[in-house]
Amino acid sequence: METRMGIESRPLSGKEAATAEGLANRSSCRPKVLLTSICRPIGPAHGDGASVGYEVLHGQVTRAQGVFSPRSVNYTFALDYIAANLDAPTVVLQYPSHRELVRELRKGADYVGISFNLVTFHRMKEAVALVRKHAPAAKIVLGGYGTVLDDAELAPYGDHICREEGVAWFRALLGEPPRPLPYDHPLVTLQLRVFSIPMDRTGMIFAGLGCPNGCDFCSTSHFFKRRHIRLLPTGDDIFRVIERYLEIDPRMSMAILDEDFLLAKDRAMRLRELVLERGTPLSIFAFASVKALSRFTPQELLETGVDGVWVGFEGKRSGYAKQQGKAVEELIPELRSHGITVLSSMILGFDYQTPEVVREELAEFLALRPTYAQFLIYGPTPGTPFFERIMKEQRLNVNLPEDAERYYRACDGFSSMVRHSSMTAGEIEALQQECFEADFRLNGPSILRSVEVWFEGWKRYRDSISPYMRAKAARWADEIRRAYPVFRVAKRSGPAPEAAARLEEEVRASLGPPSMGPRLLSWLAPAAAAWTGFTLRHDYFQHPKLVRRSYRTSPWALRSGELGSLRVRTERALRSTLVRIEGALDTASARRLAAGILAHLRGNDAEVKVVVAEGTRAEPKDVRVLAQKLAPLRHRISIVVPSHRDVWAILKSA
Ligand code: B12
Ligand code: SF4
Repeated sequence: METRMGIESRPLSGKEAATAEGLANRSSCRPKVLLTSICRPIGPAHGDGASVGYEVLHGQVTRAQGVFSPRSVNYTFALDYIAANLDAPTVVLQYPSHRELVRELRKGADYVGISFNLVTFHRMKEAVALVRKHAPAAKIVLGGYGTVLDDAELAPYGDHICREEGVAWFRALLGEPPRPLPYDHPLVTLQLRVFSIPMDRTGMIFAGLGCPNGCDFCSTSHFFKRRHIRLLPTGDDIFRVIERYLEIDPRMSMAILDEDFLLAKDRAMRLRELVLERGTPLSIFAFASVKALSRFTPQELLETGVDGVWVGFEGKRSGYAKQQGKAVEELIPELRSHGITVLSSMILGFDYQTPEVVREELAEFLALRPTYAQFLIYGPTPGTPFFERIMKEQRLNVNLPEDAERYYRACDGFSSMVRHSSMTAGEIEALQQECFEADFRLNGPSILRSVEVWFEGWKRYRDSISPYMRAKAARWADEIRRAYPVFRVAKRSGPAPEAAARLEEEVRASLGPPSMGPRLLSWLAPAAAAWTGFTLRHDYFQHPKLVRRSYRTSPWALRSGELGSLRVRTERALRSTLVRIEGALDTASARRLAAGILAHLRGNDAEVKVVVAEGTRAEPKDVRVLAQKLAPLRHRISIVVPSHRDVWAILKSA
């Protein structure tokens, strides 16, 4: 089979090929796979770096914003993504405790895959020790961006190391045939909380890996050798995933994981066509560079569904090619004035920077009022040109390899690891803290900055001639109204109460007073914020519970074989899974087949095509059973019946 993107599966090493062949031959017993993240608890209180945790905003962006920091646990998405695309029965554990991991290991697994980052190298080692002790026969597979380390460093911990796109790689390891792109897309939603109150859910869209821009510090770009892998090759593929999320919740927000999403302009423009055709106003957050953003008008972005972007400000003299296009000083305010929220990141520690230069750049950066601001220290990650340069110039603060583990723990963007000509490590780290604090003090809570930006969008587009933009304005109005409770807390305990009061007044004057729901929440909000502050101070409820998902582990899983006198052959096609049946259907096989198809479709965006071979026999009552069982997901199942439709017409017309 050929993939549309032409991702070839890597030729396996001799040892791996032998294992794969052995497993393929054991057709009756498929290998059991367990995929796990590192174990909880993690965080500074547990010996990790200061920013290390489960959340991108709270850990790395709104970290100085206290109770105003929006909260949302992020997972090791790669695990579910890979699990959804293997044939082998697979269990995924997200943030298990040691005990929970051991319990799962005792159930037996042939392969245990662990995903880790450099900064959680020591956590990977802990998990490996548990696997060796409690499932000694299991082969350990290491994956994730921690595998930028070389074999000499990683070989003691893993039997196999994946340093590429994981689905094709893992399938090859298990001896499973290659799968075409787009792969099945698992539906993964994240819950956002403000003052501990559940707000929107975000559906994650895995659209691509890697980035061709090749910034010298960027781990992902160099990990994939500056190639961009389109996991969702076309705008149509992305749109299909969006529709699946909208089926779950028509108001669902979405985030696209793809490093410079808008660089693939053909894909984005096709997505725009489809979004406009559908007419439902969307709210998508995406990563983008100045270069790519400069090729779209703000309205085009909104019409693609994108109303939030993460774009690098980096440094005034950083000189990265991705900064070509509109001046960032124009771009950020322009986006904001159209209702597009901007998360922007600034880097500290460039060679040209002194404390004065950093403070000047900070002042200019904050004047752009990014909705969210991130400040990271220029850090050399193995595998990047910046790392090579620092090693050549012998400017690393630590002694490799003696201090290797201390160094990995510090690869978090919050530790200064390079000798700088005019700033000490301590100075750079203190400046970083100063930046986060100044951002909050001067620009206020990010959640209110979002309201301010949505309000700009509403004002600009409420009377637009475009029906899509008018619908989008109505969505913004709705979101603004739901944010009324934030004003109350911001006026009481925010860093800029007058600005919060002014914004509330303007909003009320334009959109009217809050309705019953937000008014009630406004009364509760100060107590909810106080509770949030208490949990933060005392580290209560700061760790997620285990999320365990199993894929194809039930005996009902859809697979080729015989169900009584019915022969079933399943085969992955480009868009859907083909299920070909022949022989004779009876009540038992009808139930069993339906259960398999439904299990296959649950929790993802796959489709199934059932092809009933010529001459397949069945009683009307059994076809009816099959039709009834499939009814709930019938819109994702297409059916081809024999040319003499006879009894099978029941299934087709159901
Ligand atoms: C989501 C995310 C997070 C989440 C979840 C982290 C987690 N536990 O996995 C949160 C917000 C918690 C987070 C935190 C941090 N993160 Co982070 N994060 C990301 C991000 C944006 C997306 C990763 C993702 O899910 N992609 C979607 C999936 C489908 O793709 P993928 O992960 O690449 O997986 C594919 C392959 O890599 C491979 N694969 C991955 N894992 C495995 C495992 C196995 C067994 C196999 C076979 C294959 C395989 O197969 C997958 C399918 O092809 C990346 C940047 C990026 N765009 O990739 C940074 C990134 C992974 N994070 C990074 C960093 C530095 C951090 C922090 C240290 C930041 C900080 N200052 O605190 C912390 C560490 C805390 C932690 N818990 O790990 C770095 C890692 C650099 C490195 N070499 O180690 C990255 C690459 C960002 C960057 N450009 O520097 N992060
Ligand atoms: S544009 Fe972003 S993702 Fe791409 S190489 Fe630069 S930092 Fe990495």
